[in-house]
Amino acid sequence: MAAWLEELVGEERLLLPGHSACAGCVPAINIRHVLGGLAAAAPAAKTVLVIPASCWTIIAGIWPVNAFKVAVHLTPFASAAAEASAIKAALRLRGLGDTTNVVVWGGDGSTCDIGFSGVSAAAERNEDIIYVLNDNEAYMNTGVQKSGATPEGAWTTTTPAGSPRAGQKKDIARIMAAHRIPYVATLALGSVPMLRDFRAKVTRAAELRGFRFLHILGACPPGWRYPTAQSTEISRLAVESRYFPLFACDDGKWRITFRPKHEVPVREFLETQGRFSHLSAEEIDSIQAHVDARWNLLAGLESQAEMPVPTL
Ligand SMILES: Cc1ncc(C[n+]2csc(CCOP(=O)(O)OP(=O)(O)O)c2C)c(N)n1
Repeated sequence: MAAWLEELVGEERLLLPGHSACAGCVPAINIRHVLGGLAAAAPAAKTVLVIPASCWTIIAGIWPVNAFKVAVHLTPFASAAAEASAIKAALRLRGLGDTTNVVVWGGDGSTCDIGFSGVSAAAERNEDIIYVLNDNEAYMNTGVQKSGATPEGAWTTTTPAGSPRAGQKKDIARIMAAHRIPYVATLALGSVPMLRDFRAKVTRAAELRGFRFLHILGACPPGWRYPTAQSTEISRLAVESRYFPLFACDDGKWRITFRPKHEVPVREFLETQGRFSHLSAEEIDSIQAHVDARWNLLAGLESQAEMPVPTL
């Protein structure tokens, strides 16, 4: 086994076993690698997690029980980014600003919809926090309602088959990059090379100061309607089909960080999940056309001159 992988196996787990995430919950693996990556990047630093209402307010546990080995601060949707900014300011006043990562772990409903104004305002102020969008593509904790990050055609309880989601998934990574923040990246865990890409992006976020935005895909067996054992395979197909491209915008420079070796039609990703099982061949072709268009747009951004962002 490669040395870097061996190190990960021995790494201290900061999400403790016995938490209450569903079987097959990909965000439970993702958060392990965010916290582990931050700890590895700066072993002396501590992390404060700020969690708006979501599956994760439940998974974190009811006080005084805590599933994490880091401090956790639970917030309403709308104020997560503002509370994280305030926590960072308070830590700075106490001389702990440089040794504490303040990390928001927000769902897509929270980040893309209900709490978006606060996220945008914190980004515009270039607050020194890491904002993680834990994207499971719907309001899952309350029973799979459509969010701004729900993909076109997907079944949810508020967009049942026959009454499909109108419009397309909000391109939140590009919206955040348009705030000209130091770092925006997309991450997903579906294979060893993707794990490497994931950890490199967490390390990069740890090195930088200012508002850093990590958009992480989190497959959800009950919400996406697939058997729990398929979580990793589905995450891999999401990236390899370019449904969820892996890229970064680092100091204004765009780069696609993972180029699939083989062409995988988006149909192969869609057909793994019950939420897409009602789609017709024409609807799948239309989704493919949108996937291709977005990939070409990202490739175009890659060849653009960089637009460095102001430093703090
Ligand atoms: C203002 C407000 N509206 C509704 C709720 C009920 N609520 C709690 S968690 C949740 C779902 C959050 O969805 P998302 O942000 O996507 O996170 P996920 O549950 O998918 O992890 C909702 C609607 C709430 N807590 N506060």
